[in-house]
Amino acid sequence: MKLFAGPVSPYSRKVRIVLAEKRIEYDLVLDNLADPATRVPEFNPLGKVPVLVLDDETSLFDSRVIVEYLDNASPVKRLIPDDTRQRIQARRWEALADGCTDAVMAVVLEQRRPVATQNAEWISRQQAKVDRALKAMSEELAIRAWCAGDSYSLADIAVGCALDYLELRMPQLNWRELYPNLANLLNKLAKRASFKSTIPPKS
Ligand code: GSF
Repeated sequence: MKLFAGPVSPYSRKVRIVLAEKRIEYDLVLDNLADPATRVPEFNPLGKVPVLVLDDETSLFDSRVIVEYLDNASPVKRLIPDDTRQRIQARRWEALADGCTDAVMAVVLEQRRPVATQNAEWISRQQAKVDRALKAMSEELAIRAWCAGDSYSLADIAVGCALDYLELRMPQLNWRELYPNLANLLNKLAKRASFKSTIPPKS
């Protein structure tokens, strides 16, 4: 199978970490969506990465669908709990983390427009989502070791990808001081081979 991914894409990284944790072999295609030669729209009509293309050419998107497919594809290291209640809890964490990333991305894209055309109200609405998401993640993690239940799961992977992306794009935010429990979690995650092998290039 082939994974079309973006080098800095946090959603692609989430999928790559799941692939690494589950020791699933795949071909990585780092795609530049701005290049007219991109093949992504052939496999995802939305023209977004990540896209997983299976050996029979079936394509799967978005990242949440892909991680569910992968977790079921191999019994090695289950990352999404079987129990419905725990599964919903883990997926809620994922939605919160991905949603935080969506808002960071919206701010960054808006700030790349010429200053005169930027919408300050839109930026502050998106920034408020980021701030609230961080607060919620910190409160819900509290003093526990892992986000969902008492073991490492997709919830931690999603939160780790969101925090690393936040650090890359909003280095001015002092979230580590405000939320030391999230900082401890990220420090712990950063030691895992799956996180180390997928560190985004600084760009
Ligand atoms: C988000 C994918 C996405 O926005 C998911 O897979 O979880 N909810 C989706 N991908 C971005 C790349 S990124 O991670 O920065 C993307 O492909 N953007 C191109 C576009 O045209 O929106």
